[in-house]
Amino acid sequence: MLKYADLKISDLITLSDLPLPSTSIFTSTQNNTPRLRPEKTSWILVDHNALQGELGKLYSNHVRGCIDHHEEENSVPKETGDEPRIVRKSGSCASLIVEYCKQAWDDLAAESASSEEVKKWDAEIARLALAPVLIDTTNFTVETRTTDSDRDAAAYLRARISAVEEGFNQDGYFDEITKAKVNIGGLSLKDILRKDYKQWKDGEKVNLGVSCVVKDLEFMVRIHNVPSLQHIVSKSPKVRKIRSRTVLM
Ligand SMILES: [Mn+2]
Repeated sequence: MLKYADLKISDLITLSDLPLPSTSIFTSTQNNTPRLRPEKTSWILVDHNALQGELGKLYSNHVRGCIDHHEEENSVPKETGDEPRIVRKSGSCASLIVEYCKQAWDDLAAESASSEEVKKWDAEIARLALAPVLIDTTNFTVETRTTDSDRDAAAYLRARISAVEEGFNQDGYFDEITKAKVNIGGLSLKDILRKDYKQWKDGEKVNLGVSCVVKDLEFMVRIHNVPSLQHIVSKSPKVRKIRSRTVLM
């Protein structure tokens, strides 16, 4: 997917790039405070609406807005001023982002309507944004998961893609990204478990963790040549402190 927008994996910022106290090389040795000082940050949550875990402890008072399609957790302040505060059901969170950005995007595009190069960039971003909409709605085949926001967003994005690419084939694109999604052979087992991992607190003490994996247990054990999945899960540092863990396949 990234290749369509001329992006590399290294262009992405992930949690492991953030200077948190637990990653000791980033911690100031004097007082164990995070180098990324909370008061210097402001956060817009996307695809979740409560900052969890270590990030939550440090930065939840600095959340300034959110765009999300999960249940409302009443964690983001109700008043967010100029920042978005959108929590609404939709198949894909990306659809809500497209909806929110549409006007600004149209205005920007109008300013450079004659530039072929800008049209090409717009189409690249549209392709990138369309991928999660297709994945989350299984290419619009799962009715119960699809809303008007998803259909509208996809139509809008398709128009941007078609502006430079005649005969854009959505089904073909869906097949391609689905293949990429299940192609996890090159990842270590630890990364597979981290890839779609969510952890949260139930009450004060109980930490729950869920890894979602796109392959079955047999694949995981065979490819990675380990005695059992249990063996690896218990060693994975990220999930060590949890009371209950689940792996969905
Ligand atoms: Mn989501």
